[in-house]
Amino acid sequence: MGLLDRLKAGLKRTKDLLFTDVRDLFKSGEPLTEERLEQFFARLIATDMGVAAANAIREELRKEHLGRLVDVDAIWATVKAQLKLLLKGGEGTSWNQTEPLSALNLGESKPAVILVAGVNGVGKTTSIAKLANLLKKNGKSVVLAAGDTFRAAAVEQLTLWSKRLDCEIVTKPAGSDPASVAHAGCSRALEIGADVVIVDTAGRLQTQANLMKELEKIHRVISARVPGAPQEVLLVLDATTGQNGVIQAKSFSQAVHCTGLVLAKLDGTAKGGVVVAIRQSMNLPVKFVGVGEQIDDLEVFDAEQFVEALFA
Ligand SMILES: Nc1nc2c(ncn2[C@@H]2O[C@H](COP(=O)(O)OP(=O)(O)O)[C@@H](O)[C@H]2O)c(=O)[nH]1
Ligand SMILES: [Mg+2]
Repeated sequence: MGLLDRLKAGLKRTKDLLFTDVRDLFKSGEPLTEERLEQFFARLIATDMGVAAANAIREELRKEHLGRLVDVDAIWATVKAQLKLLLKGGEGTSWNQTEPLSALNLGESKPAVILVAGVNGVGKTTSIAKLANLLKKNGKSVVLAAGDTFRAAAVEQLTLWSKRLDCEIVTKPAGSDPASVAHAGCSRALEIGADVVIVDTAGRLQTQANLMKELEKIHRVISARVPGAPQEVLLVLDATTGQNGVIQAKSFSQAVHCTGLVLAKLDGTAKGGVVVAIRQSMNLPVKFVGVGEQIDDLEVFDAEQFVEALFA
């Protein structure tokens, strides 16, 4: 499957929500009524894009199409243009799709360190495996640091991925200080001249002050070991939680400086509009989206392509 096809497949549930019986909603040959606009607005809201964004789209539809005979293509053109507008703006929102690594800041000197954080179960470890795969495919050597020392199973999970990906992993027994694992991962990368270290962490709620402190400590230890690192602090959000992700993103950003988001499980939800909500409410770019459980199911996020896939 090509890039657009995978994204299209991943967005299936969001597409279903938006477009089911849409012919009945926007009947050609009839004038577009306020009632129909209201119904479409409700669908936009259901994708979790947020009231402000849904409002902006409805306003534009009102301005251009209300009372006129329905021209479905023209209506979609309006929605698409608005969505693209809503998704753009802010820095670093458009990457070169043919160079997926352009979405990552890998710094000037080796190794670059990517710290990955997020709530429990959102898809951190899986996203790390996908990222490592992407890096390897683009010629970068990777060391994984199994910083989720909270559960033995978490270390096993990452170890399994490291074997499949044939990349180095640094682990410590369950219960070890995650900062020391991050430290060891950086040391190993320096020793063997690896390009990138990806540090996994245990899940934590933004309300767990002690765990947020722990994350700060991991960050600090990495900086001390590798000057300028971590170059990326990626916060993983679970798209199925919709707007809740926005709250998580805001709280995490207060504890550690996040550089970007990975929105996992986009394939499992009709709440794909959350991408818009995130763009609207904070200046933190969505860098990657997860569209499945397999190693290749990670896409560099691109606003233009996202909207095209939604309507394709
Ligand atoms: N459908 C789907 N499932 C995903 C995706 N990313 C992760 N998962 C699944 O979500 C579950 C939790 O993932 P995991 O990486 O262990 O989460 P963590 O606790 O944050 O490390 C696993 O069953 C993954 O296979 C995705 O993009 N799509
Ligand atoms: Mg994990």
